[in-house]
Amino acid sequence: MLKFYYHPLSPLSRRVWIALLEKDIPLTSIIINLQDREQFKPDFLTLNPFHHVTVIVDDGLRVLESLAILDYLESKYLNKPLLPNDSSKLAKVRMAQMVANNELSSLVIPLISETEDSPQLGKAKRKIKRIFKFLTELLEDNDYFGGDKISLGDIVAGNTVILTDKLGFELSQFAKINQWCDRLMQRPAWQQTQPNDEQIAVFKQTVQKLIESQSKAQVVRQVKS
Ligand SMILES: N[C@@H](CCC(=O)N[C@@H](CS)C(=O)NCC(=O)O)C(=O)O
Repeated sequence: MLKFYYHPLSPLSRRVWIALLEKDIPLTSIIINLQDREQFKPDFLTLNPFHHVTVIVDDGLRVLESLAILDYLESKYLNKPLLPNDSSKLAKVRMAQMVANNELSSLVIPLISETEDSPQLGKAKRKIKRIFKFLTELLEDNDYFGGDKISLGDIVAGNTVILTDKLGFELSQFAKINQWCDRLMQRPAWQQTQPNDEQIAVFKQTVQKLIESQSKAQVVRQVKS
């Protein structure tokens, strides 16, 4: 059975976790406790020399890097596809996925670490608004980025967008994105994986501690959502 090494508070683990559940892939899950620095234990370092979750091991194949894992799962497990065949739908799904990964994810850090009056927070919020406007246009009047079916674009973008909402970004200004998040949250895979308020508080404390002990640039790399 597929082995899933993860931490439930890691946003990058959650995107893989959601895909595994959406595709109904049987798995054995193994929590790597990041607070206890289990990612530095020799056994885990043989799986991921860069000491990050997520890792999967499937049929003897080790895969790391969340986006590589998502692509692997999609091409291996053909039931419940999470990528459309149509080229324009595929382009939209990939744009949602990549914009969330490359533009939005690092903005989680200032949402946690900056005070209300800090210029960095203002800058981050302006960029988030630009991204949400782009995602609104990309969604058009569809239920999901690829049309009427959930896709990897919805999983990667939705997981990060919902996190920004939980971290205090006022999502209600973006009605279509808000409705799309509500639609995602009606799905069992999302209800099972999204953190509650208590877990969000723990996540924020963990990120704050990391920020205190490391430079912000390193934290952005490690706690991308
Ligand atoms: N690019 C990697 C990054 C993974 C990553 O940074 N994971 C974080 C949790 S969100 C982690 O394991 N941090 C602990 C560490 O690096 O020591 C991916 O997409 O899987």
